[in-house]
Amino acid sequence: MSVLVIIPTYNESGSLPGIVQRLRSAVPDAHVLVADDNSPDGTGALADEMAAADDHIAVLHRPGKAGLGAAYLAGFAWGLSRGYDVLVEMDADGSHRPEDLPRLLSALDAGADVALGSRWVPGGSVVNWPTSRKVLSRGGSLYTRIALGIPTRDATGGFRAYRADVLRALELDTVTSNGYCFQIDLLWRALQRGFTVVEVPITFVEREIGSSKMHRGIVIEALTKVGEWGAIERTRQLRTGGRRLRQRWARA
Ligand SMILES: Nc1nc2c(ncn2[C@@H]2O[C@H](COP(=O)(O)OP(=O)(O)O)[C@@H](O)[C@H]2O)c(=O)[nH]1
Ligand SMILES: [Mg+2]
Repeated sequence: MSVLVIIPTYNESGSLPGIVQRLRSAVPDAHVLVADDNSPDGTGALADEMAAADDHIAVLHRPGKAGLGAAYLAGFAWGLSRGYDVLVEMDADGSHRPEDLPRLLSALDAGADVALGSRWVPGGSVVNWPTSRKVLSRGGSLYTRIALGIPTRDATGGFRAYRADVLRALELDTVTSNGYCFQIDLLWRALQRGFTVVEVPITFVEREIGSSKMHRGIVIEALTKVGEWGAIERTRQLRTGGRRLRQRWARA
């Protein structure tokens, strides 16, 4: 199983070297792609230095800050065109522990199509988050579960492993969501297509270096789009339910 770990970066020069080093020792066979949006702090040049010293590391330079989703889509295209079997999403800021990655990969080995690092299943946890962020994350996942009618506890988590075939089936060229919504979007697409999504407990550690790129627009994007997808899904269910009822009446 060839594995590519995609790490999107925007101003992560303080965190990137350490996290990549940990990743390289936790899963030595995995290849790493840093997808940098021309970070003003020089993360891209730093990643180039790391790539020059290690043939398992590559860098995708993008022209400017275009959001997490866009960086992942470019990273997926890069990895799929090179034939990797598994593509992994992982943050650069240390929140996702590389030491948890072997358990995500084991879940794929055991038959999952998507392994979701989950903070909100038994065994999962968050370290150093204020109550406000915990409430936002849990609330966002609860809202998503109810709106879409899905069982997933952590719909917005960004530490994930996808089988390449799954990504090929998700019609990624039609994905426009960008922040947390990007994570929900891919999960929802995978579930709708009948793929097996397994939640693997992880410990999420809030960053100690650099700053979060989360902002209110990201939350609003997620609330709006998930609400729309939920409405479409309910309408579809009502339509097929109605059709079934009519068929039953016609037979009776
Ligand atoms: N390439 C790229 N990476 C981004 C962008 N926004 C966030 N990231 C990266 O995505 C990861 C998660 O972002 P972060 O700000 O830590 O979000 P938080 O954990 O929700 O607070 C980090 O590795 C960021 O550097 C972006 O616009 N472009
Ligand atoms: Mg973070």
